[in-house]
Amino acid sequence: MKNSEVVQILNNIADILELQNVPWKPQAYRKAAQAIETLAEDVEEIWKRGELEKIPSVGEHIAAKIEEYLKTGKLAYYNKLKKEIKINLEELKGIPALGPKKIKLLYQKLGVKNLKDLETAIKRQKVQKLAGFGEKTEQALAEGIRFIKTKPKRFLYASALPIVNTFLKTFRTYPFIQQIEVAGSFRRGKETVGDLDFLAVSSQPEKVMHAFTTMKDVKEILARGMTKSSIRLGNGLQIDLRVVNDKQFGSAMNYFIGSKEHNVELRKLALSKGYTLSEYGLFTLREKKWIAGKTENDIYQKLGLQYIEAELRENHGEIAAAQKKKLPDLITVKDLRGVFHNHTTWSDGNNSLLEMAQKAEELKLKFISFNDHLGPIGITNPLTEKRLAGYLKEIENVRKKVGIRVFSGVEIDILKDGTLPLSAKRLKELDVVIASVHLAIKMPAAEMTQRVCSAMEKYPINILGHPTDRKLNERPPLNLNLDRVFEAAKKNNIFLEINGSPSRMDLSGENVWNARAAGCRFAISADAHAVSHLPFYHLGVNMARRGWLEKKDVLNCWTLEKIEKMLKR
Ligand code: DGT
Ligand code: CA
Ligand code: CA
Ligand code: ZN
Repeated sequence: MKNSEVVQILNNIADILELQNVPWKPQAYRKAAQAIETLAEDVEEIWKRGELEKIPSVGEHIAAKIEEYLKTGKLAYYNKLKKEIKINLEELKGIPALGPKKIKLLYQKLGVKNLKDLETAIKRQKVQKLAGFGEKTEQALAEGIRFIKTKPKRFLYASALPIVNTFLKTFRTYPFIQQIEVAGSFRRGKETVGDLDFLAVSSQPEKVMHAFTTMKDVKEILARGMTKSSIRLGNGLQIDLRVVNDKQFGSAMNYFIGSKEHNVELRKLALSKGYTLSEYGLFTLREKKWIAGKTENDIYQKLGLQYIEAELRENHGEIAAAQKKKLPDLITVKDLRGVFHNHTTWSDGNNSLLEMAQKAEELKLKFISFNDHLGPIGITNPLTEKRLAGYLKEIENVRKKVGIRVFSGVEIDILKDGTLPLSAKRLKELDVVIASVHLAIKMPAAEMTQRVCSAMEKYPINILGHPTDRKLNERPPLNLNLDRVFEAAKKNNIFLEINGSPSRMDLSGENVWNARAAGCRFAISADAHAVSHLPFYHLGVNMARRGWLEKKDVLNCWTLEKIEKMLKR
C-alpha cells in the first residue's frame, strides 16, 4: 500500500536533483515514479517476490532505494538531499504553475523556501520583477495559492485503486470474514475520493476490528469501536470499515455506496410506498416488518426499480429512469475494441511505436491509435511537418509486425488564435486527428470558447482532446462555455475525448452527462506516455459510465469498419 509514498519520494528526488542541475538522473527517477504510479499491484508484493527490477524503468540503483524505504521506512539518500536544499519542495510543488525551475529561481533570487515566503514575496510584488516571471506569472501564482488553500486535497482514484485491491485481497483471506466489499465514492467510480469505505460481513467483528487497526500501514487510529473503526494510512488516506450481519449487507452497501443525494431520494420513494429504508434494511412503515436488505437488488426490486449501477447514483434522474425501466445499458471495459491518444518516443513518450502496439495486442485490444504531439507544446521533441513522413513510415512498418489495426495520427495544439500548426490537407493524410489546448491556458471564457470552437469549425478534427484541460489537485478547468463547445462538436461531427489519465479524467462524468444530453459522442483514451499507461482507458470507462454512456455513444465500442468510416473527414 506504499505505492503513492514511493512515487512521491522518487518524484521529489527527481526535483531536488533537477534543482541541483544534475544531468540525466532526474529523468530516470521520474520515469521510475511514473511506472510505479501506474502499477495495479502493491509495490511491496513485488519487492517481496524480488521482482522490483522487473518494473519498467526501475534499474538496480533505484530498486535498491525502493527496497531500503520499504524495509526501514526511511531513505538515507533522500534525507541527505533534503538537507542539502533547505527548501520545502513538497509544499511549493503543490502550487499550480510552479515547477522546479521557477522554484529554483525564487530561492536563489528571493530566498523563498516555503509557501509562506512566497506569499510574502507576492504581497510585496517582488516576484513580478524577476526575469522570466512578470505580472501575469505573479498573478497566476497568487491564484494557484488560493486554489490549493480553498480546495481540500482528495485522493486520485488511480492511487486509491491498488490500496483497495490489496485491502480486499488481504481481508478476503481471513477465515473470520464471510464477505467484504468497497463502498463510497470509490464504488461510484469518482475520479477522486475523500476517503475509502469498506463493509464486511462477519460473525466475529472483534477480530475484524483487530486486523484492521493493526495493519502495518496504519499511522493513526481515528476511531475504534466494536463494529466500526477508522484509520489513517501513512499517505494520509482515511479508511472506514464497518462490520454488519448477512441480513443487512445489501442495505448497508446501498447506504454506504451513496451518494448521499441518491440515498435521500431513495428513502423518499420508500416512504411513498409505505416503507422505511435505512442501512439496516427495508421495513414496512407501520409494523416495522423486514422486507429486504440481504442484497441491493432485492431492495431496488421491492421499490419497483431496475437495479441502479453504483456509477449512476448521483441523483441525476436515475431513480425516475429506473422506475420507467429506462436506465442506460452502460458500457463496460470489455466493450472497448481499442484505445485512442497514445504517445511514443516520437514525441514525449517513453516507449517506441512497436512496443506500444505490442502491448495493446497483449491487452487483447483490436486497435491502437498513435497521437504524438505536434505543435509548440513546450516539450523538447514534438512532431513537425518535416518529421511526419518518418513517423508515418515507421507506423507502416509496425502495421506489418502486429496483428491489430494501427491508426496513425497526431495530437495537435490548438493555438492561441484557434488555428492549428498543420494544414487541413496534411491533417487529412492521418487516420485520427486529436486537437487539444496545451498552451496559453489563461484566457477569458469568451476568447477561449471562440478559440476552441473556431478550430473545430475550420479543421478536419476527429477528437477534441481533454476538453477542459483540468488537472486534479493541480489546476482548474479552462474558462470555457462548455455548452457552446458541445454544440460545435455535435455540429462538426467531432468526438469528445474522455481522457483516462489519472490526474486528468477529462471530460468528467458530469460533463459527459451534459454533453450526451446535448447529443455529443465520445472517444475514450489513455493519453499513454508508456506501455504501463495503456490500461488508463479503464479509468475513462468510469467517467463514461458516470455519464450514462452506452456502446452507441462511444467510438471505441464500434466495429473497426464503422470506426474507419466515421474517421474519414
Ligand atoms: P468521499 O468520501 O467524499 O469521496 O464521498 P463518499 O460518497 O464516499 O462519502 P462518505 O465517505 O462521507 O460516506 C459514504 C456514504 O455514506 C455516502 O456516499 C452516503 C452515505 N452517507 C454518509 N453520510 C450520510 C448522511 O448524512 N445521509 C445519508 N443519507 N447518507 C450518508
Ligand atoms: Ca468515502
Ligand atoms: Ca467515509
Ligand atoms: Zn494533451
